[in-house]
Amino acid sequence: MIDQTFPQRVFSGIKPSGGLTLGNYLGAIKRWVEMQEDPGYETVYCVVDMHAVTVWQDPADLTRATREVAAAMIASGIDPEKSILFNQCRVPAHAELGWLLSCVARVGWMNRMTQFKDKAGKNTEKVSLGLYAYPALMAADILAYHATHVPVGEDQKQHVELTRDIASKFNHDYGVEFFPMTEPVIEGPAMRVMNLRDGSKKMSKSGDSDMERINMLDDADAIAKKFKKARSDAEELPSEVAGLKDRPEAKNLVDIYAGLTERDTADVLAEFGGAGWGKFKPALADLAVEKLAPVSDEMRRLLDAPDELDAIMARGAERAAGVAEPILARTFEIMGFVR
Ligand code: AQP
Repeated sequence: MIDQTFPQRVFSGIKPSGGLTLGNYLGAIKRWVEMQEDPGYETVYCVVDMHAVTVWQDPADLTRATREVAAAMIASGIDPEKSILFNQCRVPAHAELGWLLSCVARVGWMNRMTQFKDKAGKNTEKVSLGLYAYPALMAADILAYHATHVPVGEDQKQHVELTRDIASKFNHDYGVEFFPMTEPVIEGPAMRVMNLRDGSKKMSKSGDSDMERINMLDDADAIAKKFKKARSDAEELPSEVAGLKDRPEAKNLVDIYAGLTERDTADVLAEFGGAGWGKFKPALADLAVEKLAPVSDEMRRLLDAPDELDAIMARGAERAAGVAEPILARTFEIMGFVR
């Protein structure tokens, strides 16, 4: 039995767990803007504040970071008229569906989530229960909108696959075709931007040192300094992509250049092959400043008007609830709840 037809709907979110990085920009936000402009999709973008508190957040920092993420989205081209833009805690359907889906998800599935292992490290007994369970909330974020596509960086692929497993088990257990099989959209040369000091780790908002990441609000001097000090290697740039094999730091810097210029890595190497880091790093820094400065200027302007940002998120939340509440209500009904 087909229980629902699915329009092409995009959902994605960012945690306000610190200042946004170039990884969030290239791996997520840039793609979101492209999908917003595609008339084939309805786009829903969320500041996933309830995910942020899976690790300790100082309340004032959470407030500031929530507005910063919204400002970054708008400054990068997310138009709150074209897309639904809101913060998660304003739409209770996320938490309610999150609970229902955590009763569908299996503990064994959660045990396989690599991000939990990375974040908890050896400390699995002391981290919050929320950090362990959050992939079920993420599944609810996506499925509350019957989202068909989720543009994410490569680090989130496993969570979208888990969402499909949860949707499939729900549909099977209740004998319905209610939740869609959501597709991750992971494209472009910079789908996994790496830490500037260690090419084996991804660039994160909450990494230990500020020198390992480019923040979207960094000024030109900070960007130049961070790329200058970024780890590279003793060799010059190769002319072909194969020459980046086993050179993670070199590959990362070239991929960032490609992501910022929307070219592919081979094309960048055709231009810079044979050049040394003394030439490439300043060119990369200049490019990053050129691309990020207009976005960060607009972010600062928006952050000076927090009431306006809050009003935009509140309006977006009303529209979001209009989509999510009927889907949640039908989920309760399918499961046999008396409401
Ligand atoms: N380094 C990255 N490269 C490419 N994409 C990335 N994303 C994050 N880092 C990179 C993408 O940004 C979106 C939002 O991610 P998030 O901030 O909600 O969660 P995260 O992936 O856990 O990000 P961080 O920066 O690592 O946060 P902290 O340090 O607080 O845990 C996602 O689409 C993600 O793929």
